[in-house]
Amino acid sequence: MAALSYHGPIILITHRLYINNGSGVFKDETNRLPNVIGSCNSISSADYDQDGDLDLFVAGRILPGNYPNIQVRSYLLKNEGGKFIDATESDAPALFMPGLICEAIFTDYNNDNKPDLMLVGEYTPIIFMKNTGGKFEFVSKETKTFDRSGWFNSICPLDMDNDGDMDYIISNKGNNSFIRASQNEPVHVYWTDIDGNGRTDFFMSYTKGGQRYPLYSLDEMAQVVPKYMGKKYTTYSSFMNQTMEDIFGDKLNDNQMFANEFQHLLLVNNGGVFNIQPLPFETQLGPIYGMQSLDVNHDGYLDVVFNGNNKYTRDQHGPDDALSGGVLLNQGGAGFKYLNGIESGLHLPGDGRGMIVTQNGDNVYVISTQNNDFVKTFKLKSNKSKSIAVKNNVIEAIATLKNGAKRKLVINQGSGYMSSNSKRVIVDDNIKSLSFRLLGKETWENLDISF
Ligand SMILES: [Ca+2]
Ligand SMILES: [Ca+2]
Ligand SMILES: [Ca+2]
Ligand SMILES: [Ca+2]
Repeated sequence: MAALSYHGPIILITHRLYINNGSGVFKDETNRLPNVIGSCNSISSADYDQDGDLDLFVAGRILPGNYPNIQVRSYLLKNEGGKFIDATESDAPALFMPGLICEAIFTDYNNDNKPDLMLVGEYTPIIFMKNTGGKFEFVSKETKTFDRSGWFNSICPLDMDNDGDMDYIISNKGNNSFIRASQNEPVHVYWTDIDGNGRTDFFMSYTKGGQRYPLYSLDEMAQVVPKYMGKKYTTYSSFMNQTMEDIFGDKLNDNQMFANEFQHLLLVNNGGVFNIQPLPFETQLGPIYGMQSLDVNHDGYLDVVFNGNNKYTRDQHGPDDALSGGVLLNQGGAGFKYLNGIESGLHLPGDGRGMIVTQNGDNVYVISTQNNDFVKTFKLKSNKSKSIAVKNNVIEAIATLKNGAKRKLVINQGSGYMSSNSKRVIVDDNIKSLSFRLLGKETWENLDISF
């Protein structure tokens, strides 16, 4: 799947499908897929056309060797009797090349029992695609999530206020680095072949006083396009205070994107329209990647465990490594309080990436991967939770709490930053019963929980 720095032959980034024969043996059945080519972070499944089988969405991340060119294919793959066909152009034309997507999930944000799609990425708004009965319609303006464009990494779906609709946390770059962005002073990225040598050149700018200035020094830019910059700027003082327009004229106008929001965000669902709030200030000290929901203190509200940091920034900009993982403690459905890695025990000072929550016997574990470092496993100190395996054909779940509130649950179908929980729900004694909806069925099945 992932091949972010890949420059080789296309056959090696062609997707494959392996079918499990039920005893843990896999068979290559790629012939069930159309030609799906690309470097991807995220694949998720749902029965979007409601014909009783699971379909797929494959989100395109980058065009290898051509960052940040957005000519990157994403694929909506419709299951037709066990064979997948490329239904992107017919059912979701807006998702043919939706941008540099870091995570995409199927999620029913408007509670009409039809799975919608939600996408986040680099220099993209928070994209909601409403399922209108087997077709997808771009509705980010209606959901009020269109005007924030970030370097978004991942989505954590959770019903944080126990009102039966899904809310979301979106992780981002954070607000503690050399590069800053806001609504008034966005960061831009550009790509074009300035010097006509057949290779994509890319540039970035920041905004100050309404003007765009290059983010990189003359030396750095002269390395990318030596002839162009060398002819135009023979001294450092001639480069001083030059705007992007001074340097490039209109050469970069066609291929550009912007980011105006680097904060991690909470999206509270109000009938399919979102109220957007930043996460607490301390969480904005670095980028966040892996996130999972779990009621760590058993107060009947879902909390969030997460990791983050990125040491692989440009030397001149310094590493983004001020976060040490931690917990977002739900304040009775009204927001979150940050417990850092030391306070919470979930201490992850490295470069956190994937994260899952799982269970073994009576214990709940959080497992975090780290870039170029060990996988870390943490045990939840209390053993008041138990996890319930759900059947493969369960597609939606609602928990009824002892106080009568109804919480919508995530039945995992590919959510998580480059990682995925197994198909289980973790419950504790705040929960009285669970209702499940099965693939191809309109009705719900109930399951009482006993402790
Ligand atoms: Ca289907
Ligand atoms: Ca829906
Ligand atoms: Ca909710
Ligand atoms: Ca809690």
